[in-house]
Amino acid sequence: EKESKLTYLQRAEKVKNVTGRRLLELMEAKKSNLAVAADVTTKAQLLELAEAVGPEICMLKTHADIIADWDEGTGPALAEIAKRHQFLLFEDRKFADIGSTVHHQVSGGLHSISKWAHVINAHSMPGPGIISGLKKAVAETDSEMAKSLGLLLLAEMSSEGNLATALPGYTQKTIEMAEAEKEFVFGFISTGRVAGDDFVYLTPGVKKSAGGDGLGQQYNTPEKVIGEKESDVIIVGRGVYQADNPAKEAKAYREAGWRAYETRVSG
Ligand code: BMP
Repeated sequence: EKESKLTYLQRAEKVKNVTGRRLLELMEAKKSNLAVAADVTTKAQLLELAEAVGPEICMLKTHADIIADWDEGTGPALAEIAKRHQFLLFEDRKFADIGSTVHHQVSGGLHSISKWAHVINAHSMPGPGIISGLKKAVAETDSEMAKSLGLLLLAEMSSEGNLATALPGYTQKTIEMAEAEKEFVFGFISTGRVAGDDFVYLTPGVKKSAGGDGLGQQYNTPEKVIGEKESDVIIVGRGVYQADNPAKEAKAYREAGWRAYETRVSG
């Protein structure tokens, strides 16, 4: 793929999934390509963080299953904050099972993900049936919100030794699965741009300075991820929520990410 000079708005026209288009449009409107990974462990911390970083982000990435006191009200409370500050909710559940099982996992259980999330993701490991299972859940819902759910596939991971990156053909096969389902799949979790301008690329493992966490995570800077690797969205967790002032730190990451994007599209 040749270097991408298209703006997020120009890219929005190419994306078939309505939530993918909305993401690119609100990124341009808020001048933010920052997603914060809200890996806190209580409902109160989660809502407080969402409120604090809300003005700076295009997306809040959640792990609902690490919230000790998650209850029926948590999803709707997050959705209210997301609507007010104009960002999307991405539940990073990483579905990885057969179609029939993920069909229940996305809509049922304690977390009822499809009732409040705008974006979900899945491993390509089980094959295309995983997309069919998630699509079936969306088709059966009577919630307007769930009908517009967007799916991301994990084309690569940030962690050292991950097999998506190590196995020849894994990323390419994942892209082929996405190409076949463009109404639903609008992008990838990847270390950078791995396919065309009609997908959105979101990259975790981002910090002010490169390095690791001692548990396999590998960090790159916003400049490298957006500028050199041509990803679209930086996902920052500990870099933001462990800071003394998460709101201020989110602003700094937003500005760094946006500068790297502007340099890329103008250069
Ligand atoms: P941190 O910035 O604190 O390292 O957090 C990274 C976040 O991104 C975590 O929520 C993790 O689950 C997620 N993530 C990742 O780090 N690498 C991947 O390849 C895929 C992920 O979803």
